[in-house]
Amino acid sequence: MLDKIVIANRGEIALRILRTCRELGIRTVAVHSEADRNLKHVLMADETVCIGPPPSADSYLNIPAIISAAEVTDAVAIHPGYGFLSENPDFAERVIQSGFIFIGPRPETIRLMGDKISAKEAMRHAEIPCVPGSDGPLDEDYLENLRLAKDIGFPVIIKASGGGGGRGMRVVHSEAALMNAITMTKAEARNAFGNDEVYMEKFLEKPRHVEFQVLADSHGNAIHLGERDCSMQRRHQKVIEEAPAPGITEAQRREIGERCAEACREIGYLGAGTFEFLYENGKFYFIEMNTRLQVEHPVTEMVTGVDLVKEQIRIAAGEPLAYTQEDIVLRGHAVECRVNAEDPDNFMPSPGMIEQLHLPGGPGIRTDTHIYAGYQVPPYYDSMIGKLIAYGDSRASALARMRTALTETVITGIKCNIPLLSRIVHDSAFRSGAQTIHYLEDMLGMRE
Ligand code: MV4
Repeated sequence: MLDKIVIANRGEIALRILRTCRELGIRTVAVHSEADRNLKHVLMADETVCIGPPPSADSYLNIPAIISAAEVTDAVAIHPGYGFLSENPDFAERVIQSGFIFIGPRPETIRLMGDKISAKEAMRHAEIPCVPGSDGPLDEDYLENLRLAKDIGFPVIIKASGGGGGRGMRVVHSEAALMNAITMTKAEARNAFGNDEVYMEKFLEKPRHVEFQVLADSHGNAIHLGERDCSMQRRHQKVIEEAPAPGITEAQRREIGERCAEACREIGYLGAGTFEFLYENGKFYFIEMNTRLQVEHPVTEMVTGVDLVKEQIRIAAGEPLAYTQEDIVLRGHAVECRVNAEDPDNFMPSPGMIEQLHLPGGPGIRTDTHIYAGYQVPPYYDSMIGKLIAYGDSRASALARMRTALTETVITGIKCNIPLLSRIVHDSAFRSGAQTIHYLEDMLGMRE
C-alpha cells in the first residue's frame, strides 16, 4: 500500500481523504494556503506544508508548490480531490513526470474527456447512447449547419468543446437565430477556453440529470456502482443528490451501467469516474464524463457500502478492484444536502466565524464536514461547508431522516442555506420524486 499521500485540496473533501488514509495506515501531508492553517484536516495531518497565499491561483492551483511539497515530505502519491487541479491533465502529467503517483485516471484520459467532442466520439464508439447531434465539430458551412439543425429538429443547443459543467452553451429555437448563435458561442469559446470548436445537439427540454459511478483498475477490470440523480440544481450548482435515481428500473441500471463499465475497459480507464447522462422519456443520453471523485460520492457509498476513496487509493497502488460486479448490490436509499455558507434568500456568500455548531445524528445520518465551533469560514473559496447525508431503507425513510437532521442542525455566526434545503425536502413534488433539472429554478421563480 502507498506509504504517504499529499492531499492537494481543502475543506470537507481533504478531511474525507485523510480519514480513509488513516484507516489504511497511510501517512498524510496536508498542503494548505495561508488562510487555511486552522482547517480540521490540516490540524489532524501527519505533516503540513503551506503552499502560498490565500487566492487559489497562488496556492491550491500552484502546481510547482504542490509537487515541491511532495518532494520535501517524501510522499509517494498525490490525491487531487475534486475541483482545483483534479481534472487538469497537465498537472497529472507533471505529477507523474516528477516520480509520484497521481490518484486518478491517466493524463491522456483526462485530456480526452476534457474535450467534450472527443469524449462524445469515444463514447459513441463504445456504444454509449448519446444526444443526437453533429458527429464532431461544426464547420463554417452555414447551409450545412442549417440542414443539420433541421434534421435534428429545433430547438438545438450549441456547445463549446472546451466547455462543460454548463459553461459555453447556447440554446437555439429557430432557423433565424442559428448562425448568430454559432458565431457567438465560437467567439466566447475562443476567449474562455482557447479553443473555438463547437458542436450541436438536440436540446432536451425537461430532462433529469442522472449519472453513473464507475471504478476501473490497472488490470482491465471495471464495474459500475449504480446511478445518482442530481437534478436538484441552481445555475449548474447541485443542491441535493440521491441514489438510486427515482424511477430507474433494475434492467435499465444494469444495461446502462454495464455499458459504462465496458466503455471503461475499452478506453483503459483508471480509477473512479462518472458518466453524466440526461434522462428524458425513459431514455439515457450521455453528455459528459467526469474523471474525478465527485462531491456527491457519499450517496453511492451509502447504498453500495463501498468506500470510493479507499478504492481510488488501492487502484492507484496497482491493486485489483476489491469487488466484482456481482458484489455490488444496491440497498436502501441515500440523499445528500449540500450545506453552503450563503444567504438563503439571495445566495450571496456568508463567510465568518462559526459560533455554535450542533450536527445531527441518529440512525442513517452521516455528516461530511470540516467545520467546528470557532472555525472561521474564509471568503476565498467555494461556499460549501459540508454535506448532510441521510440513509434509509426507502426513499421516504431517507427523506424523513433528512428532514429531522436539517431541523436538528444548528449553525450560528454565519448564514447558511439550511432553510432552503428544508423547504425542498418538505416539498410535495420533490417527495414524489418527479423533479427535472429545471425544478429548483422554477420553484425560486428564476425561469420565464
Ligand atoms: C444539455 C441540456 C439539454 N439538452 N444538452 C448543462 C451542463 C452541462 N453538463 C450540460 N448541460 C445541459 N446540456 C442538451 N442536448 C441541458 C443542460 C443543462 C443541465 C444539465 C445537467 C444539469 C443541469 C442543467 C441545467 C441547465 C442545462
